[in-house]
Amino acid sequence: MIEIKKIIKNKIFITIIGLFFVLIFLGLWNIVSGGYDKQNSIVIFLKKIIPTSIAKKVRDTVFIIPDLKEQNRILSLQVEKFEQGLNGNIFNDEIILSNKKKEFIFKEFFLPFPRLDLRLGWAATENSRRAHYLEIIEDKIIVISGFGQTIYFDKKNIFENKLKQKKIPNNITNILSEKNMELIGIRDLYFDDGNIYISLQSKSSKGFGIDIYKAKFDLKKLDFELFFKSNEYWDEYNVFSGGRIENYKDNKIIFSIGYNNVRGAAQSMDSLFGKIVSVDKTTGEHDIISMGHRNPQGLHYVENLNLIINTEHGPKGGDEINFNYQDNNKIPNYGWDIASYGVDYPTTAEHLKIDYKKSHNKHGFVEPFKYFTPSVGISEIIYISNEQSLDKQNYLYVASLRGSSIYLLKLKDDLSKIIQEDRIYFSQQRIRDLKYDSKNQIFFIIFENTPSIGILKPKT
Ligand SMILES: [Ca+2]
Repeated sequence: MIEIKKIIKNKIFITIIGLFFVLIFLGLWNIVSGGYDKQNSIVIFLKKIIPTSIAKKVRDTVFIIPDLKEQNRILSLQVEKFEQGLNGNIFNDEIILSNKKKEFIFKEFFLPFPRLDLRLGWAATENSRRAHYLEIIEDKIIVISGFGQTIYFDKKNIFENKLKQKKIPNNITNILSEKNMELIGIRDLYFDDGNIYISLQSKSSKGFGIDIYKAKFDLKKLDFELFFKSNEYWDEYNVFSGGRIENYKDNKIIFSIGYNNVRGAAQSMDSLFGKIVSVDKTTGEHDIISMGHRNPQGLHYVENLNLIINTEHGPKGGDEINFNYQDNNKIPNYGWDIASYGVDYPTTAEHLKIDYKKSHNKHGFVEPFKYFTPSVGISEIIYISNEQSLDKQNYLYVASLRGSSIYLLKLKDDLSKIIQEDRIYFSQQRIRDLKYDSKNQIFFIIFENTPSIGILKPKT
């Protein structure tokens, strides 16, 4: 009897150990392949205890077959994308559910641009030209690649199986060579009053800079010329440039500029770094609207409320959504680089760790409306009022890179707080850009891993 009990006990023990290993193994594959949900707390825990070098080694040995299959899947998709040229073929068509079981029609079409490759690492300047942006202009959609190529298609083609993209020639390469500048990347595309605006990050003998160029909207050719020069430079490539352009009141647009890794700049009124500025569309003159921003890559203006909403990437944690009601003439300060709900992570050996103040209020800064820890890699944001939404509620749609998701934040009627948080998760995707076509109640999305154009339509 004792013997049998012992055997059973052993069997249970072995099964538990076995299960444990399978779990670790599966978790490990998800981690080493990079295909894990970066917001999942178990995965985050496993990732913390497994060093990156070991994860890579395991990927290249134990998981060589699954890894080759994954690489193969990515390559096949790249070949398919390449062969279809400018067709903009559909390759995904399904109904997807949010975490709260809200239904969405979802389609994905090829975008004929290079994919962002995370395996190149964050310091890779190649990836800086792989962020692409789109804009809705009446019955057309226009897209600009990180290299500055421009294409368009008819909006109605999203109901077909191909977008039929067409090239629009432009003079971006000429401008750069004339001015002896190297293109680092495009940071936004915006249409207003017959004109196309782009924010362009470049490198010249003075260093790295970001400026706005403007062209008369013409499908035959876009002739860009310098519209707004920030006239400030930084020494080394980094990913903190900001660069969003949005509509504003009084014949002006607004433009977000990142702190560009220049310590103290966001808190100085002598610098445009870490600011949101307004720029007059006729004169090009600018005013600082708000300060203390880190890397604002999402910007939205709600006209009837005179409200500017911006998102910004935090350090490690502390991605923010900020509200600016502009009810007085003060320049609100959002706290960077003094206050943040994220923590500093040293980027170089000489980098001394900074302790950020958590509370914004206590130090005279505006608290974020909402912050995300761990970071979701927050990108574009869109406010949908109760007059526009199907269920007559107010929403913020928030796109994310790292989080592979669009977050749906349902707001109280007076927008004072979030009453429900929901999430649409797109596995293995990074969302760079998001636009809303209020006429058709459709979101246009730029995913950067293929890359592709996504169409998302709420069903209820
Ligand atoms: Ca802040």
